[in-house]
Amino acid sequence: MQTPQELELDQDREELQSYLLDHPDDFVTHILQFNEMLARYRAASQEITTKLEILRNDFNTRQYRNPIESIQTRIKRPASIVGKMKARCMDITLESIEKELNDIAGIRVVCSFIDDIYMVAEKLLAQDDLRLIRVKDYIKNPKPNGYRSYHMVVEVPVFFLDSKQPMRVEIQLRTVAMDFWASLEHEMKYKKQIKNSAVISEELRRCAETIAETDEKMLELRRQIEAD
Ligand code: 0O2
Repeated sequence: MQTPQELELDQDREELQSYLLDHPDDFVTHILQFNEMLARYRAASQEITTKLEILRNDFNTRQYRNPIESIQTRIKRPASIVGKMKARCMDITLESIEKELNDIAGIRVVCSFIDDIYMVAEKLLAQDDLRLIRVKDYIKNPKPNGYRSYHMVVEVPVFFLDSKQPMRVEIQLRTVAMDFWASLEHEMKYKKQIKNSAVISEELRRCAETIAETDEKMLELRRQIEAD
């Protein structure tokens, strides 16, 4: 039986093979520019990660508590970029990819408590070189499947050799428990045939409720401990 990672790689391969068959010259001609584009998003991701690390260290030094458990970055896989553009019936050109996709650079910030998520988001947005493009609050408005996270798309200026460019980065903030849930749910999406998928989805939805109650309770307990 294939692992979820192997299934994901198979899907990538199929996606790229079908694209290459349709656009052989196009892809080869643009591969260098495509790599340059990904390198620019990697730089943008570094800028935001540095800001988050500085906030984490400052908070840790002054409050003796760590609001950020982990920071992970990822650059969207080429096959995933192509897949998303195709799903939206968009032309696959560098211009349209950059215009259409907000999540070529993605940062996931895993926080200890729910209020840490809002605090980190607020402190980041208070920095005057960042521009907020969009917020999706799936904590206050969870998705029907139970998914919870706070998503922001921000624009950060990045200084390259001969230009300064505003680059968009998607930041997902969630608690440890929300992250645990989302990882398992994401794994299910990549499996094509799952027995009892409706039952599992319903169980996952219920787990998401339990996790949300636990996150709330943990925050309440921390506040009681801090008040004493
Ligand atoms: P991957 O593999 O994580 O890159 P947008 O293009 O931003 O306007 P989109 O992509 O629908 O529209 O934005 P949204 O709702 O902010 O979701 C973006 C990302 O959030 C997804 O990326 C997932 O990482 C995560 N996400 C959203 N909904 C769910 C969900 O129901 N379950 C899980 N596990 N993750 C979710 P991608 O592009 O889907 O994939």
